Amino acid sequence: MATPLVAVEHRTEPQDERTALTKEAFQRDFFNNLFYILGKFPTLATKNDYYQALAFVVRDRMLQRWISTAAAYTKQGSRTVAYFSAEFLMGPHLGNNLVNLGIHDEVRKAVTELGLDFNELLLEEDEPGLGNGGLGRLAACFIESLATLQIPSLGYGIRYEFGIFHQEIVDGWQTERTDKWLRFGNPWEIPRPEWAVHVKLGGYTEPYRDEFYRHRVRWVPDRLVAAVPYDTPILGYHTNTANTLRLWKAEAPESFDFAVFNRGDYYGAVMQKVSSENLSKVLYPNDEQLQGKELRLSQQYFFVSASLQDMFRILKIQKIPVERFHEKFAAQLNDTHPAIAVAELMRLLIDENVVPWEQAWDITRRTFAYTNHTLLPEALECWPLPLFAKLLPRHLEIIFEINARFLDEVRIRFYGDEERIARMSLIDERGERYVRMAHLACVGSHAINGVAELHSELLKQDVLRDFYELWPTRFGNKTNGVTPRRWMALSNPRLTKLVSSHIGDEWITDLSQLRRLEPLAEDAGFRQQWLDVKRACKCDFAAVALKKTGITIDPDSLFDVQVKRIHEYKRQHLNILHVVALYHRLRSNPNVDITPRTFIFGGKAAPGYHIAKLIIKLITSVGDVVNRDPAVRDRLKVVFLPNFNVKNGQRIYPAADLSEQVSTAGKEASGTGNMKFSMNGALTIGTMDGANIEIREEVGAENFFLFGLTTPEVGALKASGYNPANYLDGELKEVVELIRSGFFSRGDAELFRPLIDGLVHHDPYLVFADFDSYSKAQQQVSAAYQDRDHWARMSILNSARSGKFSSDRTIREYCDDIWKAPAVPIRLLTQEDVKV
Ligand code: H2P
Repeated sequence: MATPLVAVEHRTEPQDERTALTKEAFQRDFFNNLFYILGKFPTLATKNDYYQALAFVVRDRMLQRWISTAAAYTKQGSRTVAYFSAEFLMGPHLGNNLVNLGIHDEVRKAVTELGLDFNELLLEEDEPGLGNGGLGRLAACFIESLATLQIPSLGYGIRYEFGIFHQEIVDGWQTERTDKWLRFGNPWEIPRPEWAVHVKLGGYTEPYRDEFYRHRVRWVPDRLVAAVPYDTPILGYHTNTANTLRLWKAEAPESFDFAVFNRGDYYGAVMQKVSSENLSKVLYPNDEQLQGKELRLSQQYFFVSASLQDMFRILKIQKIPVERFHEKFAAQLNDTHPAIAVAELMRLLIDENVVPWEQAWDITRRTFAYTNHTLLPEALECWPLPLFAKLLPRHLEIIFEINARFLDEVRIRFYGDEERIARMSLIDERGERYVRMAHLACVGSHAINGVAELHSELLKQDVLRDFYELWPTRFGNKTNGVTPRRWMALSNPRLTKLVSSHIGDEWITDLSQLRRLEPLAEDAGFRQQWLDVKRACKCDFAAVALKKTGITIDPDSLFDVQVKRIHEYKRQHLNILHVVALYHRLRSNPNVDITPRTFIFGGKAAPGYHIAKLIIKLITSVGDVVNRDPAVRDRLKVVFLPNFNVKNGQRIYPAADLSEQVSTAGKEASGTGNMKFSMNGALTIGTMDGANIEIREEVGAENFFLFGLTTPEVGALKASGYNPANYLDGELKEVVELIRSGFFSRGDAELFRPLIDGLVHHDPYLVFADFDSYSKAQQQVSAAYQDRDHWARMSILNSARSGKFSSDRTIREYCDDIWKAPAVPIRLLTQEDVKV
C-alpha cells in the first residue's frame, strides 16, 4: 500500500489511481509528465519544464472534479450564473489550485524532496494578465467564490493573446513590453474547437418572408469570425466543485483562402486569418481614447455573441426550450463592456428562434443584470453611430426599436418632460450621434448595482438618476469583496498559520470568524507573534525589492504602500508630494525626529495617459534623490516596484503597514486593494470614498486614519469655484517650488511642468485642497507607529474585522438578491461512473 501523502479529510468521495495523491503517485506522474508531455529529461529540462510537469500533476487531480461537476450540472439542468466580463485578471493558477485542493504543503514537501525549489517553480508561471486592475481582478475573485459556494457558473470572456502590457522602468519612465503569457503554452486550459461558433460582423440587413409567410429580418454579414472556446477549470476551496472559465479565441473560419492562393496571392490568402485573429489579439488598456476604436467594439461583440450562442447550445443539450432561457441562466454584465449582449440576445431570440418581440424582451430583461464600476463620465462607453451601423447593422435596428418602446414608457410616466427623454435616450443626439452603452445596460436589465454603498448612492443621485427615478426598485448595492483563499491563505501562509492555530481554519470559508481574534489583540504574546509575522513578510518583500530595483530597504521602517492603476483621481501625486514634504523637513532640520518610512509604489499607467506617466517619473525621480542623499540617513526610502500584477500583489499586501487609499471623495467606486491590505493587517490612511467608508465602519474609526474632504464638500468647493492657487502656501508651496526648480530632474525645470502647472491652475481632483489634511493624518500615522505595541493591536483589529470584505459575502448577496441561484453540491465520479 502506498503511503498517503495528503490528508484530505474533506474528500468523502471515491478516488482512484489518478486522483489520489500519494508520494509515489506524485513522483511517478511528475516524471511521466516531464517525459511524455514535455518530451524532456532532467539534464535538458528547464525550470519552466518542471513547473509545467508539476502543473499537469495538479491538473490531473482537478479534472475528476471538473468532469463530475459538468456531469451533475448537465444532468440536473442546474440554474447557472453566466458572468460576462471583458477582463479576468486571474493571476497564477498553480499556487491557488494547490491551496484549493488542500495539497499545498504536501506538494511543496514532495517537490523539495526531489531537490527542486518549490517557490522558484511557482514563479515560473506567466500569469494570465487578462485585465487592467480592480475590475478584472474582481471577476477573478468572484468566479473563485462562486466555485467555493458551489454555485453553477460560467465565466465568459476573451482569451487575449497579449494581456496587459509588461511594465519596465527605464530611466525612471514607464516603458511597455508585450505580455507574451502564452509563450511556453498554458497547462491550465483545454481548447474545445468542437464547440466553436461563428460570429458575424458588418454587412447589411434585409426583410424577407419565411416559409410560414412571417415577416423576418435577415442579417447578411460581410465577415465571419470563428470563436473557439478555451476552458479553464476553476476550483472551489475544499469542495468537489470545479466550474469553468470559458475564454474565446478568434480564428478565421477558413484558415486559408484557396481561391485567392490559386490566383497566386499568398499574402492575400492569409490576410483573412490575420484580420480575424486580431479580434482576440490584445487587451485594451484603460484610459485610452476608445470612442472610435472599431476593434474594441468588435472584441466586445465577439465574446458576447459567442457566449450567448454557447448558452443556446447548452439549452439544447439539456433539452430546455429557448423560452426558458432566463430560468436556466442569470447573466451578469460586468460593466458596460458586454452591454451589447442585450441587443444580441434579442437578435438571437427574434431572428434565429422566431420568438415574438414582447416575449423576447421579457426573457432578455429577466436574464441580465448590470454592475456599474465607475462614476467618471469619460469612462462611460459611447459608440459613434456610424461605426456601430457599419459593424452591427442589425443590432442598431434592434436598439432603435428598444429605444422607441422605452421612450414611450418614459413619455407616459413623465408627461411633457422632453429634456428627460433626451437625457435618457439610448442614443445621444447632441451633435455627433452616439450609442450610450450604460443606458442600454440599464434598460435591458432587471437589476442594477454599484460596488460600494457610497457608489451605489451616487449612481442613484447622479449618473443614473433618471433611471432610478423610473425604476427605483431595480437599484441596489453589492459592496465588493476579495477571496481570502488567494489574498490570505495563499499569499500570507505565515499569518494563515498563526490565525488558524488560535481559531481553527473555518475562517477561510467564513471570514466573519476572524472576529474571534479580537480578544487576542489584548494578549501581549499574540501581539508579538503578529508583529513577528509582519516582520518576516517585510523581510521577504525587502528581498524582492532589492532584486527588482536594487534598492535596500529596512524591514523595521514603516512600509507605506500605494499599489493600483496610476490615475489622477487615485492621487498618487498627493502621496509623492507628501514624500517631498518629509524630505524637505529633513533637509531643513536634519535633527528632526521622523519615523523611518519606506514608500512603496506600484501600478501601470495607460500608455497614452501622459500625466499618469509623468507621475511615475516624478515618483522615481524623487526616489533617486531621496534614496541616495546621505543627509536622509536611510530614514526615507522610495521604491517604485515595476510591473504591479497579481504575483507582485501577493508579496506586497502581506508586507504593508500602511495602505494608501487617497482618492478624491466620490471618485473611487469601491477599491478592492483596500480590502486586501486590511485583511493582512495594514492600517488605512484614506478618504471617505468607495469601500474605505465601510472598512472604517467595520474596523472602527480609532483604527483608521481619515483625512480629506467628503463628497458633498468636494461638490460644494467645486461649485463655489475652486482655485488651487489659494492653497499654495506654507509647506505645500515649498514642496511645489522644489519640484518646479528642477531639483528632482537634474535642473530641468521643464520636465514636471505639465503636472505642476496642471495642479496649480486646475487641480481637478483637489490634491491641493486635501494636502494639509493628508499631511496631518500622516503625522498621526508616524506618531502611532512609534508605539509598536499599540500599532499591533490596531493591526490585529483591522484583520479581525475584515470579514465583511470576503467575496463569499458579496457572491451570496448576488445569489440571494439578483441571481436566485442555489448551490449544487457535487458528488465525485470515478472513471467507472463515466464509462460508456
Ligand atoms: C474599478 C473601480 C474600482 C472598483 C473596481 C471593481 C473600475 O477598478 O475603479 O473602484 O473597486 O473597478 O469594482 P480599477 O480602478 O482598479 O480598474
